[in-house]
Amino acid sequence: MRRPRSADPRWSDVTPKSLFLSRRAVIAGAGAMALAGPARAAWTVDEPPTALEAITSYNNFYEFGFGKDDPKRHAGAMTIDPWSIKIDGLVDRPGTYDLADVLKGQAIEERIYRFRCVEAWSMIVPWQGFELAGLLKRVGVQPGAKYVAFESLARPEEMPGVRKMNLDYPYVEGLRLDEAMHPLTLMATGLYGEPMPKQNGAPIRVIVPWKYGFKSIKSIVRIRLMDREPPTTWNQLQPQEYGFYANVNPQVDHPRWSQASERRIGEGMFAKRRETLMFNGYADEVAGLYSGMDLAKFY
Ligand SMILES: Nc1nc2c(c(=O)[nH]1)N[C@H]1C(S)=C(S)[C@@H](COP(=O)(O)O)O[C@H]1N2
Ligand SMILES: [Mo]
Repeated sequence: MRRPRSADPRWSDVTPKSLFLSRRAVIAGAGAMALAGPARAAWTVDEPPTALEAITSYNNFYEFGFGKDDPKRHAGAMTIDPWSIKIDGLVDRPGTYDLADVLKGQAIEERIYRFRCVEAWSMIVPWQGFELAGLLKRVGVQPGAKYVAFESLARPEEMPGVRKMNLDYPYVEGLRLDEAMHPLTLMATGLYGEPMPKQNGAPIRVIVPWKYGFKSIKSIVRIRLMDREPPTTWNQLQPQEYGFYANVNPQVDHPRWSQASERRIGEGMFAKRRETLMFNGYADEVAGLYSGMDLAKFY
């Protein structure tokens, strides 16, 4: 079995999945319960997680190159300590916060989410993290704020894709404030019980499980509260193909391919495809955010 070149062996590499799952059950049933509250159905998935090996070796992180194996090959060079996040714009307490301060007081929970890339592959990931809402409340969102803008690290010395400027960096993304405050929206700091692998966006990234993967921006260095919709990397590059909302929607095809079904990574190219679910299966939780909106227009 291969394992990430840049990382030491992890207990999840050497622990059979059944043990991993029973450990999770223990976490859910015991101490973490008091911190995190009862597990909600939307916060777990009735399917086994995708293998760690697949989650960490088939990535999109264009700062390290366009190839799916480029992040695993090159992300080891990214320095993640020290790490700080600038939080500014329409907030009461703007500043540049050390990651440790950002994490302080946030209860880290496990969330097993479906994750669906716009390229029509998907995976099931046991993330660890805390709700973005908790962080935004702590810095104090001002009344005029309507959107949240995020920015990734762009460090040419450590990132071959940034050196080549294969996209316009830094990578930027954004959410409407109500999307950002939704309890499903996670600031993820790890997966499979280990600190976030670099190729998956160490040390901290957003996970928005009802949206296509490109909204889930990695290695975040800035969060800005704004009164208008912020520019986003993929929307700026190809506005007809990638909208600001990017909600998973099997009824609205990408101009160049269908979004009706998906391939689960780690299962091989020939495994049966799965039907893609509206809002990636999170419709009960999030459909209300978009009531009255034409989702073919606001794609
Ligand atoms: N900074 C940054 N964030 C990013 C990307 C990227 O290229 N750069 N790719 C996005 C895309 S297209 C996807 S599908 C997911 C992939 O996350 P994963 O590698 O953890 O599966 O990250 C998203 N976040
Ligand atoms: Mo993606």
